[in-house]
Amino acid sequence: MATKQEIQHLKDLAYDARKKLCLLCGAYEGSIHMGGDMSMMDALVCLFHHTMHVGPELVQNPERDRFILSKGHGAVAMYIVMASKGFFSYEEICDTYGKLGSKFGQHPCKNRLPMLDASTGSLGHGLALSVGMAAAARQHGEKHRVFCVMGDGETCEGSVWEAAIMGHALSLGNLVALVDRNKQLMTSFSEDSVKLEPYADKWRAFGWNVIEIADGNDMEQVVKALDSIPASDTDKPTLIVSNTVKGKNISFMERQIKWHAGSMNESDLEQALKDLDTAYQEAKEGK
Ligand SMILES: Cc1ncc(C[n+]2csc(CCOP(=O)(O)OP(=O)(O)O)c2C)c(N)n1
Repeated sequence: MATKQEIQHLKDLAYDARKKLCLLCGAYEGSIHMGGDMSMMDALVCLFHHTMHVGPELVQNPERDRFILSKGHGAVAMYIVMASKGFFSYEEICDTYGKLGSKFGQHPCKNRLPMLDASTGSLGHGLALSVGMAAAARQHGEKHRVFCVMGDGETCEGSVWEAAIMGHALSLGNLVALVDRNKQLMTSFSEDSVKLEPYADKWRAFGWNVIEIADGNDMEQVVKALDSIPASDTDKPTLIVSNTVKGKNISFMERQIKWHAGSMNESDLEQALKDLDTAYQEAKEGK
């Protein structure tokens, strides 16, 4: 079980990662997928710094966990969290992000960053890749887990449900998928368009062990949920529904369709940094 200090440390890391994301967005000429980066940040921090057996020193170790960011448009959030884990430096990301030939593209590329487990960005493929990796691990008698993070909009893709069927059919208890359920797609709210509810029940019906996080932007809840994932040698894949807010912590981004992706001017950045400080203080004071 995580101690209070460990949870506070994860909160500090999430605050720092959000701040770095805003600074990068403020400096970058193009647009960044801020909404979905902000919503999944707490889960990413918990995965990389608490739950998964990963790290720069383990890249070549076959026993390390595998990670696939299936919602590849959230690459910057992942790069920043990986930098905080020591895979590379934040400055290195900022120097070249999104430029031609950069290791840090707008979507993750395994050819450029060999420590990644997959190149992603075309939505709907990460879970199938994860099923394959988890099945291979089972065949080789390996004990590591395979983690996959998807967007809720992404799960409108039929390929996700084909993979869900196979994850269950192959009894892949070593497979853990987390859906960033921010209830927004690219240009609409999910329940106004494709109606994903009853969301958790759909996964249960597909034979998955489902864990719901009421507030996926509350680190205590995230840690508790991820700590309750069954052992990897069990026989049901796990799906975590993390209910989050798109654009979390930034007043002018939260639940705003136009902030699926965007760029920030100087005054946006100033406001964003103020909002982050306020949210951090409030969380510390338990508000
Ligand atoms: C196959 C495919 N179709 C369309 C897109 C364009 N696209 C990028 S993000 C996005 C919306 C994804 O929504 P969701 O999965 O909920 O992500 P989030 O809201 O968390 O950013 C779309 C349609 C894509 N990347 N891949």
